[in-house]
Amino acid sequence: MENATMTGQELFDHKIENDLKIEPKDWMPDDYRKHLQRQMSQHAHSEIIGMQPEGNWILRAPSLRAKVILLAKVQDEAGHGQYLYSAAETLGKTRDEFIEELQSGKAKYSSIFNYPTLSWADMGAVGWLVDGAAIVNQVSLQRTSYGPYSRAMVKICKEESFHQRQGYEIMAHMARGTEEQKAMAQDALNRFWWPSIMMFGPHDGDSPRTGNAMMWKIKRETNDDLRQQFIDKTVGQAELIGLTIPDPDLKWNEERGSYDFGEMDWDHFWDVVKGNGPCNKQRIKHHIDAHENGSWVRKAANAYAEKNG
Ligand code: BYC
Repeated sequence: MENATMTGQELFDHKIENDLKIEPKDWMPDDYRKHLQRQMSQHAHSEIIGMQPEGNWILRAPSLRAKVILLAKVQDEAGHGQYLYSAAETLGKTRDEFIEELQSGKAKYSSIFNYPTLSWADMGAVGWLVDGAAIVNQVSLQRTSYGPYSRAMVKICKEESFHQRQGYEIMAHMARGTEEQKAMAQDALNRFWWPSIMMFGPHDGDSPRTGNAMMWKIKRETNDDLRQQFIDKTVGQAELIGLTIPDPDLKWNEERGSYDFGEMDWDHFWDVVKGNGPCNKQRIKHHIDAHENGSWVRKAANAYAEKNG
């Protein structure tokens, strides 16, 4: 039971233990605040940088219908970035500080957005696999202990399920098209499969942040548990449209009631996370250029706000 004599730490512990949300004005340990500032801002950066590989195909979408849907999806990602930056700002750091950390390379963003999108089928693979992986992670984060983060996740998940279906529809369509179209869909799956399952982060034993994140109920499930859920969900979807997941070790394990799967290339993963993936430099340069080109908009908006209170 909460009572007026509790210290900030006691009240915080009580809330965590009883699955009550921590809100911006509540006392919280410094490390909890810093952990959330890092994770939430990196999550926001991922949404914004994630617009680039898909934005690359808006002008080349194969039909008006496909274009309108892709445009709406990319706009949604911008909205997700906005909710997440706003939610992260409630922890006492400004959006300008977060952006500076992204552009200077101090803050990370999801490894998955450092791969090029080479064909229209990649729009299918990104929606199906990348948004599919993001949903598994974000459904779990709906129960995170920080109120503004949890509420942002509820809204984001609603839109994310449309994104996943948009991607799967493209893949299904291409997989039942000509031989050449089916080969493009398979090629996109081959290139995006391993990076998608690495989105969940390192194995639990190699994940330095998981201990505190689970203790504070920031994360509700571990990297490996979420990765397994995603794989179990996705294998049947690939089979249904006649595509093959590029993992010779993928096999149903009756005893575990889950799929066994092959090992990921962690040296490659860390190389990408450290900034040496195929598109890291291009992604950050594009962000800096767009930010600079938009500076007049921010100036005008600030001047307007100052003048009109
Ligand atoms: N990429 O101890 P760990 C989307 C870093 S976008 C890069 O496991 P943690 C979408 C990690 O940050 C959705 N870095 O850390 C948008 C840490 O380094 P720092 C993106 C990674 O935080 C457009 C270090 O490795 N979703 O939906 O417990 C189009 C050790 O890792 C990655 C989120 O951001 C990675 N994959 O777990 C389509 C979800 N993995 O920070 C779709 C929110 C690990 O100590 N974030 N690292 O320097 C999370 O759930 C967690 O932060 C992670 C990592 C699972 C990503």
